[in-house]
Amino acid sequence: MNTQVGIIGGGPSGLCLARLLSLAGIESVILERQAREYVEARIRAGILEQGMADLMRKAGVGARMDKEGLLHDGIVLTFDGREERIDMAALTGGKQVMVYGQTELTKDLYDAVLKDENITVVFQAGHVHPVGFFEGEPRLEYVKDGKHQVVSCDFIAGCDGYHGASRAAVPRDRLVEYERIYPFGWLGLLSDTPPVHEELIYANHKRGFALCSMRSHTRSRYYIQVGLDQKVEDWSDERFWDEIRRRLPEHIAGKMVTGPSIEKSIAPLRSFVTEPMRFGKMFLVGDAAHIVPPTGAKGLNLAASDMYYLSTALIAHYKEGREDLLDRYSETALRRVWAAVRFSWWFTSIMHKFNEDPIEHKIQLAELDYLMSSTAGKTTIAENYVGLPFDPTFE
Ligand code: RFL
Ligand code: PHB
Repeated sequence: MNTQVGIIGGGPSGLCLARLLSLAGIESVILERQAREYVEARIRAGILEQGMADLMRKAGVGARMDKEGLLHDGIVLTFDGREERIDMAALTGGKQVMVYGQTELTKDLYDAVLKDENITVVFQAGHVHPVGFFEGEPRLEYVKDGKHQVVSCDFIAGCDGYHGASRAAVPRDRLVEYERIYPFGWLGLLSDTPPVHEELIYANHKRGFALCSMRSHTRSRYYIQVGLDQKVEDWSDERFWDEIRRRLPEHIAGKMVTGPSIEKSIAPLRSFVTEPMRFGKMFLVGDAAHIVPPTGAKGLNLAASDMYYLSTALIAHYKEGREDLLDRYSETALRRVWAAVRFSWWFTSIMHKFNEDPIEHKIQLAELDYLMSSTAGKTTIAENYVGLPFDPTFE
């Protein structure tokens, strides 16, 4: 098989990139390790910045998102028995975020991609291996139904997440990896119960962090910080509900509607960046190149700027014969990546319990008290939460 852009991974990054390219007449082949149903069922992101929502619209898949997504103007922080709202829209000149689950977004993307004549998707592609990208002859080797296959292409986009094959195929001496693993994880629970509040609540508590999020007016997503030794089986629904209520101010906990879980899982927290994000004719996009702890809701939103920059650069290459944007991809993408890595790390560090030392909690409370007393303090949270802009010179 021959194509213009060979894409490894049919998650949100690979699918949205393929659509953006297709609308400019560029063909691609997506190799996805799993079946469609598996990819669509993964419960992950819930919050889209305006940049990601705009990209979905640009990719021609924004209609259901605009109909069913919930626009939020603010978030609530609770700490020390206090409840403080950050009016993000007022502090950022009207910017909002959209509540729309990654499961729904992925369904919308697959509906469009599978009808798109410029895009071929191979599901259950095994042993995917990118080769020849440093030598100017990029190819994707893989196994399908027991048969060895090859896709020859002009470029490879590695959109295959943290555990993917693209980054793994780069010799260790050609990249640098920066990593921090946090000493806790998030236990998440999804339930068909109305959210406890109309906006998200991020709670700092001496028992540990908690987050009240949602997918719709009737479906809630809650998280609590748990130790790395914890197992999902140790957490009955009842134990989860008891624990999250203890971490919230009483008047909020008292309103919480509980019910059976639809899904429960534990995610570890990690900050991770690969430099560079280009290796000859192969480009890394999204989680394949970087991971942030979910506290700032930034993971998918960072993939969005990568997709935007890479699609813009590839379109300039095919339409105008330009190489300059491809040459600037890695540096430009990484600048926004590091900004989000910094915010996610910082927001994680002021909201979570890191150890039993009481001075740590007191210092967090002093920092939160200061931030809430200062317009500059609230604005720094608001600006980062709604998302830093894409580089306007990248065109
Ligand atoms: P994905 O979603 O991991 O997709 C990669 C795809 O590649 C496939 N694949 C392979 N295919 C072929 N060959 C191989 N060798 C392959 N290896 C892997 C996989 O099957 C998969 O289909 O990466 P992508 O597309 O870059 O998307 C990134 C996002 O999924 C991720 O950043 C977000 O989910 C992170 N995230 C959040 N991001 C936000 O912007 N806002 C949020 O509110 C938010 N909340 C979250 C999150 C992530 C979480 N977890 C579980 C990590 C909440 C949680 C709990
Ligand atoms: C979610 O709804 O899954 C979610 C929301 C906000 C975050 C992380 C996850 O910061």
